[in-house]
Amino acid sequence: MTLAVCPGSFDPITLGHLDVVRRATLLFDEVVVGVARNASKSALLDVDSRVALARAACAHLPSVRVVEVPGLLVDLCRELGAVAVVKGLRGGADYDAEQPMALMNRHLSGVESVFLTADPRYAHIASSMVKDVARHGGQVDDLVPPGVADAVRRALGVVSTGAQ
Ligand code: COD
Repeated sequence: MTLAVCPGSFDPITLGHLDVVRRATLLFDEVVVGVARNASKSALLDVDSRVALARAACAHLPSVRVVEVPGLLVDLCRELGAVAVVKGLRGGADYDAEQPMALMNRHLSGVESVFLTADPRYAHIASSMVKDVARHGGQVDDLVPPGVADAVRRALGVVSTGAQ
């Protein structure tokens, strides 16, 4: 049995994240989506909401479960016996952000990171942009799994304008 962890802030989970998780299920027997805190970002949604939205989004993927990452990612990987961390790369900026994390995680625990190139259909989607577009009344429903856009709007205190 091979198990991989797909970690992220998932604030909120997007169709881009979900595509990476789905593709990870084709490579590993079990995939654990780890909802973590990124110390350099302040989250809109609390961790319980992020976990709940990720669970609902992944409900159709039987080999996937969603957990909170309470501390270091490598500690969760050790506890679960993960053989890899799986992440998505939209471009060079993602690589620049991910490479030091991959090196640190391997330094700390030996765990390898596997990078999946973002699908071009989703490579323009970022959680930060989803929040920014929603904050200004733009339509984000087709960028995120069902239910997520409403949760984001509720957290932002905005109402949907139906604008495209
Ligand atoms: N298509 C494909 N991939 C995407 C897309 C998209 N549209 N959008 C995002 N991704 C990828 C990102 O590149 C990233 O690989 C992953 O999805 C998650 O993205 P985010 O933005 O939700 O999450 P991040 O980058 O904030 O996650 C950082 C972590 C929370 C994983 C990191 O801070 C962490 O591991 N924290 C736990 C504490 C820890 O161990 N710290 C030490 C780290 S060395």
